Amino acid sequence: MTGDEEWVKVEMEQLQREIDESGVANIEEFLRKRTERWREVEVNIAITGNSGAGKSSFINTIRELVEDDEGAAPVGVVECTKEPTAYVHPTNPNIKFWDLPGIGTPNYPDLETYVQKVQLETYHAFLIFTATRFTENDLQLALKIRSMQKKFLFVRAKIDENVRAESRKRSFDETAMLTNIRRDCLGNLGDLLIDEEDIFLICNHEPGKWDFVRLTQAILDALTRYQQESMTLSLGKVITRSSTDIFQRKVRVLKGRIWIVASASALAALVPLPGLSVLVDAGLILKELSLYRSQLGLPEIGSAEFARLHFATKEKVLKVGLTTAAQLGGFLAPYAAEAVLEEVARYIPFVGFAIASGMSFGATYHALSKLLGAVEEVALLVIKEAAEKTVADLESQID
Ligand SMILES: Nc1nc2c(ncn2[C@@H]2O[C@H](COP(=O)(O)OP(=O)(O)O)[C@@H](O)[C@H]2O)c(=O)[nH]1
Ligand SMILES: [Mg+2]
Repeated sequence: MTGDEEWVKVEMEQLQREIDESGVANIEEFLRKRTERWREVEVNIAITGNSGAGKSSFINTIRELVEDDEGAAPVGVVECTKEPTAYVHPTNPNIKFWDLPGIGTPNYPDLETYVQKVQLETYHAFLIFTATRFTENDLQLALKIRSMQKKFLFVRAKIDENVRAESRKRSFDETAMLTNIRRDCLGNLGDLLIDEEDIFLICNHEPGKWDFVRLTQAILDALTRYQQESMTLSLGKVITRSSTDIFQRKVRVLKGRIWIVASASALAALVPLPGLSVLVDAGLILKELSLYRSQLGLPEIGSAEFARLHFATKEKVLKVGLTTAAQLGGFLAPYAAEAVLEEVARYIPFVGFAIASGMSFGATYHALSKLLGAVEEVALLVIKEAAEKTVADLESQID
């Protein structure tokens, strides 16, 4: 079994318990809640380190906010006395990035005071920032965090400045330079036995370059399954487009929801789709489809970005832009119940025979799988086009 399949099993067992305990009447409510759970789980990421290291900038970039957006962290501000400050995610208030004071600042002179005042157990992952080398304080903090079985990540921002400065040299070798900086950063961390891989060299202004994506992945991997789901779906367009891995993580999370939405649809008050004999909850499917489009970064129909797409891509975006039950009926028209029976059979033991073998479970399952596949394909095309356009723009600037 793959990790994803195992997870479906865990979730289905949960569902089964729910069915046993509260009867079928409450299942629909349970499933609907489950599809919204990613918005409800709490994620607290701690960001600590000295003033000027790039913490506030990171907190903005990961949330895809720029400095003058509402809710952005003030950048370039030296705070002498400060308390932990939460910056909430613009699309999910339960995801919080905490700007923590650095150890060695007046209110937090040493680790002991720090641990007393900052409730370390509140946080799910720790990012320790430095502008130069990591210090003895950073090491002590990391050891403390490790003893709590939590994940810490060392981050060195402003790597673009080093690259720019060094690239003037005739002997410039970026890989060698990055390796040197990694080693140099390790400075006092010798006792910690950490890998060079645990140090992330980033530029807050270019999330597509250096270790920014790898850092995002490491943060996701430090979280629990539900938190990962939540955080993955909260990542914005820029970060999603800069990494096929992040894109695929989104697809995986969306795929993992299909059986839940299909079960909810099968239990809902059903109306036949125009021109079809299957009963599905069209509203629920269309809502999920809209989530696919926004998550995978399809431009809104009619937006400036949409207008710039190639004609053929536009057509494809329009094709997955269904908004009415009638359009959904058209999309599902070739649906053959027998064809998906085998695919949905594995859900029968958990969801129950009546639900999973019903036409609406199969039809919804089929519709969502098809729609997600179609949106994924178009989204990749849109990303490719955007990348080509950037290259073309750069070339025309050089000419
Ligand atoms: N070139 C470059 N400048 C950065 C980067 N990160 C932050 N800065 C700049 O460094 C200064 C301090 O950044 P800030 O985010 O306020 O650091 P903080 O004090 O740790 O919150 C600001 O002028 C930022 O614009 C980066 O990755 N590259
Ligand atoms: Mg700051």
